[in-house]
Amino acid sequence: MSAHSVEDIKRDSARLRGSLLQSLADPVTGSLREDDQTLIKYHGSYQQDDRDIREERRLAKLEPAYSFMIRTRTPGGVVTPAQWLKLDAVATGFAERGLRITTRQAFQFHGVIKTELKATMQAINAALIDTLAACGDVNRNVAVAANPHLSAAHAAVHAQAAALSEHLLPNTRAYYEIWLDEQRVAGSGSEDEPVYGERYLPRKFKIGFAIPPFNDVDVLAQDLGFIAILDAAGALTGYNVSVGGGMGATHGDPDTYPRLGSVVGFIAPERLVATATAVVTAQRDFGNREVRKRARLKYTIDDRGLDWFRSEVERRAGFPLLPARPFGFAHNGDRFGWTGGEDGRGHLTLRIPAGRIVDGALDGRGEAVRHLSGLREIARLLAQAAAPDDGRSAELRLTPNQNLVIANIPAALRERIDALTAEYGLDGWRRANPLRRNALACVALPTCGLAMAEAERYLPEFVAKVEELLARHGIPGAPIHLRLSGCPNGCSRPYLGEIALVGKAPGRYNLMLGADHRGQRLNTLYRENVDEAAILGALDPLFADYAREKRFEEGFGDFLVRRAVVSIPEKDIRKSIPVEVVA
Ligand code: SRM
Ligand code: SF4
Repeated sequence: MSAHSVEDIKRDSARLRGSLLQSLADPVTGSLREDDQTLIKYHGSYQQDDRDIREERRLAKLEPAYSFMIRTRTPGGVVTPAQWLKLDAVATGFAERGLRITTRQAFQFHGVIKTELKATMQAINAALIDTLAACGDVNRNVAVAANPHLSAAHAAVHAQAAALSEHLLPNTRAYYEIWLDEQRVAGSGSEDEPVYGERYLPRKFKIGFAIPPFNDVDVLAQDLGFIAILDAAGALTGYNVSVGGGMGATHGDPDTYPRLGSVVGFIAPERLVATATAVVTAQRDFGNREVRKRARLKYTIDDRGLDWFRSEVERRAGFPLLPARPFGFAHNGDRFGWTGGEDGRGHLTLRIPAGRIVDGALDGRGEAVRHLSGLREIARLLAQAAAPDDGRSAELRLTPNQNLVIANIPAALRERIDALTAEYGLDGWRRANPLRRNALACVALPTCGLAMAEAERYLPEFVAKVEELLARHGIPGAPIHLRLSGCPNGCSRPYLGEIALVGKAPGRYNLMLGADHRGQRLNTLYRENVDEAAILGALDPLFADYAREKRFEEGFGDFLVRRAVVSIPEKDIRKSIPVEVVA
């Protein structure tokens, strides 16, 4: 990191401009100036290098193989078929490794070289999708429950989430000047940042919306979570508000830890923006700007107290938070296959392993699948379909579990879509057991500069080994939630996995056990810094015991807690208020 602190870089950046234009124009290197590497994050991009060939390049006295990751801002992960086709063209024209669905319902493009960065940004914007504030110390992509089967309520929640995402965008025109050639005109429009101020937030900030009983967004892992409360007729009455969730930690540093959000009250839908603004500005003013590792909202709350924080939010918002309403979550995974909406439309959820949409990847049977081509064909079909009378056109929806929903499909198109998914190997969800369907892995190597171990690339091999073990104990269909992260930052939300591997070093992980499958209980460390053999060796007797002793429909995490194999501190559990639901 630069000697110049991140706080100074933000303040001195002329509203996120820095010297990005000069850095981009420099033909001598594939990298940006150091401060600009920080600033480009706010524009939705990270400078990276290919870590697989870092050493080889060093020995050859070459600079690292620099390239850029670009992340979209796609609130709730919704795109039209026409937008999908444009993003597909960006992936094939400018990036490596296809389209990547992230755990926050965004797309990532990896491997874009500096000289093509601007053209890539322009191509993404030509699809009417931007990348502004997808990274950096600002509000990130707003995550929203993906499954649209509750059409009316879901649409209402999604619309509010998208509006909130717009409200929390920085006002700077830097993005439009640098990437889209907008002319800078003195006095044209205000670049004041009433929400962010000149130094933006102390750290990244994340918002998610859940619609119980589904918790696919892991709403309690968000800095700010909104839990939709529906009435008996299924209409939206408001939201429970949760604050202070977060996953990131640093190995060996007890001052850092994953934390579940605390539910602090209920608000009516029309108070959403005021509440969110109050939470964000309280964090802006009280978050730790000295120590970045302690700068997330969860630490602000733990340092100053939840009651203090609630009062501060109420003071800023100008109204009290009402008592939280009853809610309960059934699970935090996706529901695969077709579901029917209230309006007669169908929604098909497909499994995309680790969110990576490419041609040539191997499926569970070792056969090459063509997911990129298949989804191109499906998007073409949907783009050509006649617009429906009710305006509910087909959409592609990214899920926070890195999967994809082909949504709002009229009955007449279902058969054709089924045929295409089968032809291109997109129907893997039909054959995959629940372990494979639900498994998540972060990107990790070779692009992530923070990875300590493999995750995405290791997932298929590791899942196969765990499947083998489960089969040996006669429970191949056990619905266990498995999550892999290449380091403790927790991008696959590993601390909410019933089984999780958190990278420590090449080939070595911390084995975490004991979360529920609802996103309401964190897991805990079971074995530290172990290799694959030790991990499988530790799981073997636990699976044997689980196969013998589990109660009807008891999850693996719940079983381990009941049998006291792991003990989870009360602070890492959030009970439903009161447990209401759920099937
Ligand atoms: Fe993340 C940093 C990838 C979701 C916690 N994350 C990174 C970086 C940018 C590495 C870096 O800083 O150099 C990774 C880029 C890898 C690459 O090559 O693409 C990266 N994070 C991802 C994605 C792509 C993982 C995925 O496999 O899908 C997800 C993109 C989400 C998006 O679309 O915006 C992603 N990251 C998350 C989540 C999950 C979530 O938000 O629901 C978390 C845990 C929740 C949280 O924030 O607490 C998460 N990422 C982090 C952290 C730890 C933050 C902390 O509080 O300590 C870092 C490191 C940092 O910020 O310093 C990080
Ligand atoms: Fe990289 Fe760590 Fe995030 Fe994985 S968890 S993508 S290794 S920062």
